[in-house]
Amino acid sequence: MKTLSLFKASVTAAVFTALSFSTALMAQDKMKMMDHSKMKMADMPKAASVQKGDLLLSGAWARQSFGKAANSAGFMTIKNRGSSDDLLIGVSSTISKKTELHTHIKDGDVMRMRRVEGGIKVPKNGSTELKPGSLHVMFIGLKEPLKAGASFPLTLTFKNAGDVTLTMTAQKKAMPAKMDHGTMPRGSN
Ligand SMILES: [Cu+2]
Repeated sequence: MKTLSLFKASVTAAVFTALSFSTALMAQDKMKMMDHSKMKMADMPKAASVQKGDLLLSGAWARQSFGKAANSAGFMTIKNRGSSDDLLIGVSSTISKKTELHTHIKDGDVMRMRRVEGGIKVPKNGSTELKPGSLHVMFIGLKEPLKAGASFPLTLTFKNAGDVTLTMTAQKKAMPAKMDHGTMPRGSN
């Protein structure tokens, strides 16, 4: 019984993933992304997933803050089932003084965080992943420490789909060494 439902779940996930990505070019990093989201689909609490128009936001989580750190970051997968691209143009929350869209860029041999200008594209029939070391929601100036298990609303504004509010839950996940919000040593990416 358990084996059967597990089998069903993995078949469903595989078919779903195959359909979603069949029209996309499968670059090496996209293959990795696919495995990642398949894994998340099984583990994902329902509350962390929201649908609005053509968009499905899932796997949302924020990193708990460590010590007296005043910043944190949030992540999720945004899937676009529609036939036109959408653009994530803004984020807002009440847990921090500022909430911004960030990415990491390579500056010589190090990775640096930078605010995203012009929005984050969510391609038609595709998906965009906000993940550690890459695109992320940045909470700057936390009003209080973000403890593991704490939940809070985050509103994302899309050019086409409009505002989408979802529940972020803080998780205790180790910060990749010097990766999230600082420099990254050569070769670690
Ligand atoms: Cu950041």
